[in-house]
Amino acid sequence: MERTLVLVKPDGVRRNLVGEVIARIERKGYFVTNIRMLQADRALLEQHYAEHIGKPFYEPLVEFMLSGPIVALIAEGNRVIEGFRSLAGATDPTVAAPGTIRGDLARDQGTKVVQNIVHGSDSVESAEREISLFFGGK
Ligand code: DAT
Ligand code: MG
Repeated sequence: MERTLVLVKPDGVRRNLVGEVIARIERKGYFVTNIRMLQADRALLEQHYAEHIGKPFYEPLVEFMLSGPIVALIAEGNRVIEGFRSLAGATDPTVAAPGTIRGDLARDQGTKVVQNIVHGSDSVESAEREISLFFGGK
C-alpha cells in the first residue's frame, strides 16, 4: 500500500486543527498508521526541506517550523500521495480551492513564508525519505 508523510505545521497545532486534519484524511478513506507530536530541530528540518535550500523563503520556513510543536503522521492508501495533496490544496492558501484544508482553514498572514497548516510528500521517493526522517525508517 502506498504511504505518505503528513505534517500538521505549528500554525495548525496552535489553532487546534490537528483533529480537523486527521478527520479529513480519515473521511476520505485513508488510514492513519502512525502518529507523533514533536518539536522539530534545525537538523531535521534542514534534511526535510533540503530541496528548498537557497530559496528566499527557506530560512523563514525553517524558523516557522521551529516555532512550536508539529504533528507527524503516516497515511496509507492507494494513491495517497496524490490524494492527500488534493485534500491539502494549493501551496498558496489565498488561492487554494475552498473545500481543501488550505483553502478552508488558512490565509495570507503577511509573513515571509506561507503558513498553510499541512505538509504532504510529493512523490514515492520523498515519502519514503521523509517517513524515515520522522519515523526512523518504520
Ligand atoms: P508544498 O508544501 O505545497 O509542497 P513547497 O514544497 O514548494 O510547497 O514549499 C514548502 C513550503 O514553503 C510551502 O508549504 C510554503 C512555503 N513556500 C513555498 N513557496 C513559497 C513562496 N514562494 N513564498 C513563501 N513561502 C513559500
Ligand atoms: Mg513540498
